[in-house]
Amino acid sequence: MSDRGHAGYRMALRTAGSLLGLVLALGASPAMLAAAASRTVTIQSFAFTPLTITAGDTVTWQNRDDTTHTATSDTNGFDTGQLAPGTSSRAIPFSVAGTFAYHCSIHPTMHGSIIVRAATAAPTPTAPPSTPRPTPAPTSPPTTPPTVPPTAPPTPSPVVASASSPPWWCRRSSAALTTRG
Ligand SMILES: [Cu+2]
Repeated sequence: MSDRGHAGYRMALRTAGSLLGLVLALGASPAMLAAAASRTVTIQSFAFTPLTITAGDTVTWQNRDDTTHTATSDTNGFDTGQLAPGTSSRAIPFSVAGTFAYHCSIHPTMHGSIIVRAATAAPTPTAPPSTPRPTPAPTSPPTTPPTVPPTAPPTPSPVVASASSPPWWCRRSSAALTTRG
């Protein structure tokens, strides 16, 4: 029972490790990111999905409607030809940056465009900025909370001997005196 638990833990560790490796591999290869990609425009409900690509990428049109469509350049740059329902076009390369408008030659109301962004060069290491670090603004001195004057300890009220009743010894002696007298 405990063996199984260990195996599961080990497997989880291995999965985490391979995932980490994959992430590292993706992050460590900018060449892979710069490689040409195959992109897809979906034709559905008599509409083309908008698409922005990078110069060098290829575009494939996929017709998901129940009727035939085309993706025909407004400026005769490209034409997929007729795409029967459920079929895809050949991959059409876009090597120049710009916006390429197109339409469906069967349904003139259908319009789309492919936005091609210039391929970005591999990032070159830039020199650290020469501007000096901003000096921190002087901070105002901390305001000290007002000190509360110490409260005087309560003065014990003086014990006032009651003047009306004489002390016990006085009472006693006076009583003795009266009885004896
Ligand atoms: Cu169409």
